[in-house]
Amino acid sequence: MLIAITRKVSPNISQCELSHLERHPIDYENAARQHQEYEQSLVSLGCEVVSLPAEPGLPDSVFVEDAAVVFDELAIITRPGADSRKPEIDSVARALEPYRTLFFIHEPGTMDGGDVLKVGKRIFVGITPRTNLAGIDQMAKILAPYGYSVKSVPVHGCLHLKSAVTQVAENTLLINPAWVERNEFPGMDFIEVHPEEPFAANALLIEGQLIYPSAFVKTRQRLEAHGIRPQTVDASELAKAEGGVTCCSLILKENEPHG
Ligand code: CIR
Repeated sequence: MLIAITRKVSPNISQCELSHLERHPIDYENAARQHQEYEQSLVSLGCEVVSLPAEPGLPDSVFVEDAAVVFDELAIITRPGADSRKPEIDSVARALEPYRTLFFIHEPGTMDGGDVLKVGKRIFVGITPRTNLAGIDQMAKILAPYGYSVKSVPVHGCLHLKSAVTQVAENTLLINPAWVERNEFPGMDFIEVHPEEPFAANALLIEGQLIYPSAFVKTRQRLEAHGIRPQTVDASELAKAEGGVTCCSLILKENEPHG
């Protein structure tokens, strides 16, 4: 059984952090409706959705991916790079505690889960304004006993590593080569986003099935040409907050009851 932890959209989503987008009005009702459809997609792919209540005082808290990184053996609670987002970890840690032993990123380390790309036992972590080398080093030490490799990856021009590259099939990455270099990922195959769709690299792979934003029609054609048929969702409202489809959930296998 897979569990997807999500959190309802904050009514103050309009006060979100923005790094690479201009601020446009965000329609809360529309964002909340689209988010609910996203949760339904997760259910249709076989996830049990644990939907946390909205945190009105934390505008970006719908983006639960940034507060933790979950592995089969443990979970790492991050220390988000934006100060406004640091308090988001408390409730995410509480939600994960029944399922995993928790480890924490400590000061001076910072990390957003959006910077962490997991490909089997290979973990790629973007170096960005949100994630620093101290955070990556702490993650590497936590994971070393479990056989994971952790590699830092330079990212330019976008918010997170997973804005630039995500996994879309067993050995295939969907990539925007303007934001991250292919040669950081040796041995992988690549599909490039359509040049008119720079934000199209963020796809959510769940046990071989893909959730993908409906907006990126041209890149979707490229996926389909490779035999990948995603389930599409309208994620346009939260895209104005610089969020994609990976950001809104933490996906974990339900292990034997813990502790
Ligand atoms: C932020 O700037 O932190 C939010 N407005 C967007 C976070 C998106 N998260 C993600 O891509 N993992």
